Amino acid sequence: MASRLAAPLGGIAAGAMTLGVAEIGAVLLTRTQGTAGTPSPLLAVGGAFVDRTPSWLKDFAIETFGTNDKIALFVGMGLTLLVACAVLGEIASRFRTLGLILFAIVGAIGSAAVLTRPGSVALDMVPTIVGTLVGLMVLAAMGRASENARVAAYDPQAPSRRGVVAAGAGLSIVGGAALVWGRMQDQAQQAVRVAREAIGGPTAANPVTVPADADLDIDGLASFISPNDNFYRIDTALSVPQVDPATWTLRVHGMVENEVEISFDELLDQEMIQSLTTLTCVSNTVGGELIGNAVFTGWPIRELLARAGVQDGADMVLSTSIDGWTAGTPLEALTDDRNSLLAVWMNGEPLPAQHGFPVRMVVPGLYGYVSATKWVVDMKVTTFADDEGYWTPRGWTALGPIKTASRIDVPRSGANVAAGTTPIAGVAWDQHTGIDKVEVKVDDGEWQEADLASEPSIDSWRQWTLPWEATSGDHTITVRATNADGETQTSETAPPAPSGATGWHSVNVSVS
Ligand SMILES: Nc1nc2c(c(=O)[nH]1)N[C@H]1C(S)=C(S)[C@@H](COP(=O)(O)O)O[C@H]1N2
Ligand SMILES: [Mo]
Repeated sequence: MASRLAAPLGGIAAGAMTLGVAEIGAVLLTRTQGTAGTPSPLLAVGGAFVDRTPSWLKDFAIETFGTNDKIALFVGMGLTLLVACAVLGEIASRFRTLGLILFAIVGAIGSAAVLTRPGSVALDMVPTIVGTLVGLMVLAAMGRASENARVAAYDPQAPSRRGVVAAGAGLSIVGGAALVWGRMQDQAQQAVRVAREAIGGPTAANPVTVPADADLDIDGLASFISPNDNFYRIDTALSVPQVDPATWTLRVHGMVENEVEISFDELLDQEMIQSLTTLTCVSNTVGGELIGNAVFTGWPIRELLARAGVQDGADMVLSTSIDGWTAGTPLEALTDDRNSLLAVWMNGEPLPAQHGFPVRMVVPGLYGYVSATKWVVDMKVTTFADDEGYWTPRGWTALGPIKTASRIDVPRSGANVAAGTTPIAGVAWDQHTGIDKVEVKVDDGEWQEADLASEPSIDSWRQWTLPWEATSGDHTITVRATNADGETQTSETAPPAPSGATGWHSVNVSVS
């Protein structure tokens, strides 16, 4: 009995491991890359099949299974796969190479199906390819083991038949469990996708419109508004939390008169406002790109805190995200007149999952690590003496005001520039203070004042440009900004840790 089971079970184990590995890979890929494609081979083959179903079969399926037609499809696919894998296992036990080749072909068909799905790119095939390689290894190993088991009667070192069957069953179960886990994760992603679409666009009491003259529209210069899909992303989450707004709540407790807990629907019932805010990461190096500008829409945090009633003596709010990450924000920044938000929308659409859907904090003027909690679910009103945020015991300062900074985007460092008039351009920022002056120096020349684009909000960065008469040779261009308080950014260089990098950004270019 065991000997007859071993071969088909080897094929089933190989198939289960292939799909299990592929589904886990697909979840990781979707969460880290946010791809639009369908990296799951099961979904891709199912989708490709549905797209090619002749109408008579479609009609038959709907007549017979009604709204369960999708379940019927997956059950049908499951049974087909089970039989196909068992047959491949049988073939592999007799003709090893042929079995492996056929298995690889099935894997290749799965990969091809992935590639043909809408929005898919080559990278989406990786989980299926890796899964197929794992499956081939399992198939080969199971084949070898059952072959060895045949001589077990004469060789005490060889595995027993029962052992081989147990290994096959074990691998099938592990692969199957991984497959189910992956599908469940995908359901969570799907729920978030549907919920995001249902929310629709924002309405705000003070709609922010970005004036055209805020964006100089120079080739190579960062656009004034950073599009959501290439907005920098920094967090400690290995996989992006998928938070269903239907179950989301935010609790305010600690040094408050009355604890408050609000649901997502209650949050949406509040009067929303908009803020044009540039988020910056403390880890941004001089000239770096861990910075992005967006119009956020949400409810002012000061109103939520007023509802709870903050007790005397509190000076910090410790916010916690659904995955346990924390930020310690000075109470002042959340209660003064700046627009610190519980943001729901980013650039007119619900927050992307990786930027904190359904709700995140956005606080103008502070680095993200002390303020910009994504997937926020809890706020504890407390003191800096009693509590600390995630990064503070890890060597970063408890307070994280953003430092005045400026960056040259055009020309790029190392660029070859044609001699003649050419723009130097970039961005400068000092959130919640504003930028009043940007100066540029070529080599050891005089500081020249750049032209500033308009500044629709002191909470956002500001673009600048300077026409340059480029002469042939190698040149170094340096920039420095002065904020609205008249303070010029320091030339002293400091690394990001513990409180943010300083120093003037310069680029080297050659002109010919
Ligand atoms: N839940 C959670 N929120 C977080 C973080 C995190 O690790 N986890 N990182 C913070 C840091 S360090 C920064 S710079 C900003 C970045 O926000 P973004 O990824 O939307 O650009 O998010 C902040 N919010
Ligand atoms: Mo950050």
